[in-house]
Amino acid sequence: HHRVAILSSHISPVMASEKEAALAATPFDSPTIFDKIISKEIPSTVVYEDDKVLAFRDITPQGPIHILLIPKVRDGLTGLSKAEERHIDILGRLLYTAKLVAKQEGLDEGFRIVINDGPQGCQSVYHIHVHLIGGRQMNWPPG
Ligand code: TR5
Repeated sequence: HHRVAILSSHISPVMASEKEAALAATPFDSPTIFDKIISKEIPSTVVYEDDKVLAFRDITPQGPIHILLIPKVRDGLTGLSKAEERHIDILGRLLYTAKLVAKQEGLDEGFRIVINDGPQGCQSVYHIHVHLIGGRQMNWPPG
């Protein structure tokens, strides 16, 4: 924000808001590793796929079962905090698919769904993803 304030003093209000938008969009609305997983450029263990959603095993599993569910098209949805009304369908689809995959993985005793958001939420990949974790007893509160 500090940089924006300095730049704003040298450019028109219209340019200032464009600059703010550009700064706000970087680096978090840039391609991520998940784009290469979607394109199959980088291999992953896919457990479910349709035209909108891809689900694959997390490379650093936090339980016997740890699957990530992502939208194939990010459409600005870098994280849940960036959700707009146009994302309601895909958000519902991600959760519903998580339920289908939980069933497919035999998680009949329960499971944990997590969406990390932002620095305090420990988000590391800025392409929204639902964690499906199971196969062991979960604890509460989470770390
Ligand atoms: O920390 P957040 O919530 O953003 O979750 C990102 C998740 O992506 C972590 O659980 C990572 O272990 C997972 N991850 C990161 C990479 C990766 C992956 N899962 C599968 N395959 C992956 N590849 C090939 N590369 C990664 N950098």
